[in-house]
Amino acid sequence: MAAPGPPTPPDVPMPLPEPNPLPELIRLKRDGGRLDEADVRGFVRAVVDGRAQGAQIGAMLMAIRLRGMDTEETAALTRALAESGQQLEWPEAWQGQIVDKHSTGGVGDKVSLVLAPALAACGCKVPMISGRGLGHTGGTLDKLESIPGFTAIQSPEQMRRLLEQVGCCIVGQSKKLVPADGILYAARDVTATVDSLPLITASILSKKSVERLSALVVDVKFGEAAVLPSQAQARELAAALVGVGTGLGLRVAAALTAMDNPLGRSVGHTLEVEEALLCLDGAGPPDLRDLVTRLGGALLWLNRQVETQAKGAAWVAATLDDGSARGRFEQMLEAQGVDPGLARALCSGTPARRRELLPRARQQEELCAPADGTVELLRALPLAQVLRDLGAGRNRAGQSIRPGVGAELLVGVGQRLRRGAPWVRVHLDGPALSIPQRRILQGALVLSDRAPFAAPSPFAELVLPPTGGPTDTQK
Ligand code: IUR
Repeated sequence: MAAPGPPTPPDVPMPLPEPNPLPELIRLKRDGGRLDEADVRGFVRAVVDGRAQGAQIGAMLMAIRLRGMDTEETAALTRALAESGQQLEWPEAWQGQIVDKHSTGGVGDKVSLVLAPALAACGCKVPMISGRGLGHTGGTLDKLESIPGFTAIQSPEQMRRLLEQVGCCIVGQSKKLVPADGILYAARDVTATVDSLPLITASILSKKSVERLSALVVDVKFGEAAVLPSQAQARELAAALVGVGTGLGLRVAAALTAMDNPLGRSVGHTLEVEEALLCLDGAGPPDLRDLVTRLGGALLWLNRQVETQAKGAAWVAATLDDGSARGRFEQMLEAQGVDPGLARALCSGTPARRRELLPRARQQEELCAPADGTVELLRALPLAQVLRDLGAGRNRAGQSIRPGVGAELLVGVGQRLRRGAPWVRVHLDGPALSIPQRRILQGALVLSDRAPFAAPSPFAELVLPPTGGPTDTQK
């Protein structure tokens, strides 16, 4: 006789599939309504578990871009993104040491490559979750991945080991780490919704809240080549980052920095790695060193490790000059998959040797000044747009990039230039520059009759939490 089966349930109707709440939620935001915590969580859950179609994600992003979000909605979105993956856990003993900086993205911005190891050399732990290129700006991870062997995807356990051994790591978001941000970040890039203050705020702060930091500085860029061109908009974003971040229990400040000219003299992945190494040698372009030391100084001060920002900046500068930051960078490369011999050769080699070790573009072309003049501006935006089309950036998500493609600026802002003198060297893989590309590039060089001048620092102002930071008077 067959064994008796489970008792037959009384006549209970089959549970209905969970209704898709997305059209309702999209309509609510489209019409200017507020999403509550449950709405936001419902949206993010649908994004992560695949129930949300691409069109729905795009529609919600556009509704948020057009209607905005208040502080509470932005905080709810930040929490929901952060909780879409694993939280990082650190030993008790590290309390007060875990810091990070993040940037909204700029042309030639290689600050993270230098600052993460410099902060590690100052005794901090830096679990940096960074991004890939968005729009025309290059991503920190893409730059590091131009070094053969470098592995950006690291599990939370591997990150902990990296912090124990080296003091810093630079990793990407992944299926385990803030997966929802990864999906939304890629969707924003192709739906013209990158420049939304609540979406930027939640994207950045979600990654940083997972890191369980004791202090964070966000570099908010403004200018022609920044996600937000006007300083007023950048200030609004800075206020949102500081306000929402403080509400979530993060000690966060935002630096407003100019992004009209590229940062440093090199744009493009391997060229930027080479320039970061120069900065780690204690040399390199002054604007890059200035920004690295000032952001680092602000962070060490915010984290109460020094009494003033100037002392913090001097400490960071000392780690560049004594080679200790470069030593940490070498250790980080090795611990993240780069062959130890290559990591050593890159960090101790001459600039010429470094160039031999990294992927290079096939040819170089120089452009010359069309007239005598003083360099007023080297416009980062047209330069980055041409380089992206030459393969140094992406026109769509997931596209591969050519690491050696880029440009070296042969002059600096404020310098005098003679007609016919070369001002930029373009590194390219494909055919020679076309006439339109040459015309666009020549439009990046803005000359005047002014006397030569010292280039101003890109660092404009620091937006602090409402309580003002460690001590209001000692900035
Ligand atoms: N960096 C991020 O992590 N998210 C963003 O939205 C931007 C920069 I813009």
